[in-house]
Amino acid sequence: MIKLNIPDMTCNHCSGVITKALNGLDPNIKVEFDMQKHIADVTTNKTLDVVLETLAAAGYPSTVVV
Ligand SMILES: [Cu+2]
Repeated sequence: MIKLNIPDMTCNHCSGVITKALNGLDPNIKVEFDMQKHIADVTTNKTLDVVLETLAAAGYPSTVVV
């Protein structure tokens, strides 16, 4: 599981865009959102780099929460 901080994610519209983009990357991806903290927990067999690229391309630059 990858824990991501997505600062520009603020509402259900944002999470919808993000979910759609990530589903395009990996149809089996699992994403859980903590909207208040701007956190998304992502489970996928894709690499971190590809996930970050996909989110940035969708307009939601993200960083990994350590
Ligand atoms: Cu939004």
